[in-house]
Amino acid sequence: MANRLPVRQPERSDGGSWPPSPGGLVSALTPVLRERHGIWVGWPGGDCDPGIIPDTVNGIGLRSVSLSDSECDGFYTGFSNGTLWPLYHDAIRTPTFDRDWWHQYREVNVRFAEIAADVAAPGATVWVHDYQLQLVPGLLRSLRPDVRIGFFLHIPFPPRELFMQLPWRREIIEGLLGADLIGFQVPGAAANFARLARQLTAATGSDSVVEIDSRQVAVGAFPISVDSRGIAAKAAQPQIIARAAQLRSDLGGPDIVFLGVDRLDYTKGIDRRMVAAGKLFSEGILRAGNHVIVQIAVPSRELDPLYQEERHHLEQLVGQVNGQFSSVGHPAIHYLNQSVSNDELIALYLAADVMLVTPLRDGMNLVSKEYVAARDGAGGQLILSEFAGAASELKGAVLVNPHDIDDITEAMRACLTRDRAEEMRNMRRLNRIVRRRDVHHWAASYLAALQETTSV
Ligand code: ADQ
Repeated sequence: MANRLPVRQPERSDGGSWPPSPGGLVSALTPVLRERHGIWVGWPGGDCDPGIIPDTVNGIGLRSVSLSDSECDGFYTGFSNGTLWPLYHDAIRTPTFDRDWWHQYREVNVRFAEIAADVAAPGATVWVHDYQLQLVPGLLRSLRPDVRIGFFLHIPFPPRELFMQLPWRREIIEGLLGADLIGFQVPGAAANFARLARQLTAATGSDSVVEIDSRQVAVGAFPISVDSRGIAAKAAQPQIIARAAQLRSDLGGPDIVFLGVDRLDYTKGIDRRMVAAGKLFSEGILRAGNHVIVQIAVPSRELDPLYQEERHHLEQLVGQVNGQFSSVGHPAIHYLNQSVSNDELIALYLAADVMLVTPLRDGMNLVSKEYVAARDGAGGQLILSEFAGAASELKGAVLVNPHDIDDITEAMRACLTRDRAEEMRNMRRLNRIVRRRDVHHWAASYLAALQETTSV
């Protein structure tokens, strides 16, 4: 169960096939679900007619959950993205607490739980994903005590000091405690949760097994990853290699290409990167023509005023840097506010000498792992925020504090003179990490741990 179904509406609704949504989660879970005759429960998205969704796609069952316009506002745009998202990301923006949004969040979670109770076979395993559905484990357990319930949170889980702001803090913890296994991206998030559970409810136990109502709830870290082999295979295709070379030549054949790829979100720290780049251009350390910044910012949550504000802020920053430091035919920053295809994304990773990943807070950050997976034997440098979950695994990345612009500029400057042999060694080491722990390993290890839980 996830907020969204794993398919996109086809271009033509008159019988065209339904393509899978891009991304590692869908490619990791599709084979698992197919093998187990599983069903994916989710919302098809605002502009999709739920009446035309097929029962099965790629061998997995689909069950869609409809949301009215008002539920979409209250549950999705409101409570999920206006309350939980900022609160769970260090309150980088002030979360809004609105009782009507909360009621709609609860109602939609009830609907998801009822549908799961309806479709799950006796003794089935139900895996619930992410912050939009935190009440589902508790609701489902009361409807179907026979099923095994797993929950995985893709975003950070905040420390007590922040979580306690939430007026419905106890209800959220109780909802999660309905699961047999609660998975987080990093151990710190798991520990935050276990402590809050002991504080806000009658739960006892340790940071890895919480006991409540004579049940045991396992809690742990399961860092998500990418389809490393699939990405490496694509990056080795001649047409992708040719496209990467073409991209470098279209950029004017610079010495160094810096790349950023993110959803346009205020948590991703894109603005810090632009400010850092501006500083280096102004000091003459970077020069348009020799050095290029490429920033892809995929449009996201576009109706939300905070996201509109962030977009304007970025456009202004990029305009300022380009206005001052570009020369004719050689912009300092190439900024694309658009989604790019998977092939183009991998070609961009191949074309980039330095990847800039500077979120202010991120559950994991798959872009950093995708870059590493695409650079099999190709060298390259990864500048990574210490506040991304990926930082604890990717030993060999250049870690920066994204709140400290000088730290980012220092890391970028160091990339200009790094020893090539050391860079190759380093990237090989990173590549091994991402290959060993790919998204298939993630799904298999989570499901194995869920199978070992004892409460069913
Ligand atoms: P996101 O916040 O969306 O995910 P991330 O992990 O980086 O962040 O995943 C983004 C995905 O979108 C990547 O697979 C990337 O390739 C793709 N993407 C980004 N920009 C794109 C563009 N311009 N065009 C096409 N594709 C683009 C949430 C959490 C993360 C966590 C993931 C998975 O916020 O912390 O890592 O879930 O659990």
